Amino acid sequence: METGSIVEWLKRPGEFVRQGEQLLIIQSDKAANEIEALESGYLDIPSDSPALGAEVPIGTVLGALLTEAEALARGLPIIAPDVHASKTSPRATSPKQVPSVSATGVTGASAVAYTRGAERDDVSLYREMVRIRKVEEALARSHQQGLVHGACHTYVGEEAIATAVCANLTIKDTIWSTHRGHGHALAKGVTARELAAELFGRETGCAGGRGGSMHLFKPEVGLMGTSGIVGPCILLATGAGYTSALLKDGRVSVAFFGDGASNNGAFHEGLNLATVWNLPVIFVCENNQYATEVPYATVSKQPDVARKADGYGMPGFVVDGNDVRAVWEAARVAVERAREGHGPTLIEAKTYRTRPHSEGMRDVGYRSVDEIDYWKSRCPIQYLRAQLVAEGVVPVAILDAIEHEIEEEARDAIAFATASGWPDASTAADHVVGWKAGELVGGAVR
Ligand SMILES: Cc1ncc(C[n+]2csc(CCOP(=O)(O)OP(=O)(O)O)c2C)c(N)n1
Ligand SMILES: [Mg+2]
Repeated sequence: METGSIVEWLKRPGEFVRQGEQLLIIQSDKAANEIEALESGYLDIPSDSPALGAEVPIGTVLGALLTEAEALARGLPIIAPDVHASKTSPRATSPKQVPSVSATGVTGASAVAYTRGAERDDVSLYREMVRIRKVEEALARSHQQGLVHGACHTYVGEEAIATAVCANLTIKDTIWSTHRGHGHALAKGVTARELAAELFGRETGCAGGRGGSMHLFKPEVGLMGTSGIVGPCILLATGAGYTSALLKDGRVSVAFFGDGASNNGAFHEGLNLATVWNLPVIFVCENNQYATEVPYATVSKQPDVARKADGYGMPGFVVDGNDVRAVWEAARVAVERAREGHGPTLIEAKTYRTRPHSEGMRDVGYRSVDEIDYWKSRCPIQYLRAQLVAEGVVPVAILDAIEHEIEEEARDAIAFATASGWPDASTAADHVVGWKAGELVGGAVR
């Protein structure tokens, strides 16, 4: 019987292998043969597979190529396919090839020339956008059932922005957000369970059930707070940038805010101070074209918020907020500028919310069904999916597996929130002024 010995595995367990790629080298008595993968999948080399150098009969099964779900089930350390694709993909290598990022003003143009630092991971971006979408859709259903208390502003349609910006941040970087903050929280590291429980008012929520949809906090992962007051997050992020400048701790802070906030005084104060003091802050304006029911076009003669950056002497980028790759590239440049001490950047991501301003609110009279349908057709998730499939980078089966996995995560989050307890009434005053009420003056206060 013909045999061969295993010289070397060319891929690691858990690594995604494309059909036709070289998998391993087998030495037979005639030659060293490179063995190709017959199909795509994540490599599994079972522990009882023959060791390197072992002589095995031709036809022996040495490993398997699994779907992502199977690989996860086997506990493999998954190495996403686009980690490799990005080395060869023309889209991922040069800022010049990202035309949907445009810079305004002289300073912005020079910022685009910065060299690439981080690698973009498209599968992770896809997964995170799907996560935000499916968790929020589950929360919207829960709101209809009366399980979510208070307002619930969803981020449906805008997922690419939080996803792409947060993908460029570390856990130590901080973000500050708005009434529409579920997506920012999830993208920065709040779990679906913690988010759902918070909206349900349960003690297991990220703010102990006290904040609800609009007051999400988890400083451990850099989510410094979402707030229903339009504008101040710009100043809070600027303050965090000042702290970092004083401490020289290398952190970057990000303010996410809507087009409505760009006409609030906080916008002028924050941007002016940040640029005068050269602070490591990124201002991300999510221009979804309406502030509640007020079209941006009716409250600003300047259609591009980003162009206002020029007035403060900082770079301003207009990006397609429904193109996660374009937002990622702009964020990469902005983070790099901030980390290297070049100061703040304003990114305006043009986007659209495809659900009502807040769940249960009327959604007629100020925008047309045709307009909503147009923007639904520009869904950021479907857009990236189509790109990945067309480029042949990721098999459809992997993208489907991600969707199923996330659907399960969303279901689990709602079940967790439903089963969680309410905060104990005796804790109502805890954390109100930063420490437990009973500890104010040796316990004399209560
Ligand atoms: C200081 C302040 N003014 C007014 C409001 C009422 N309000 C709540 S949401 C909203 C619209 C905000 O629009 P935008 O900043 O574009 O964010 P979007 O809802 O579009 O994401 C307004 C005016 C508020 N919460 N705070
Ligand atoms: Mg808006």
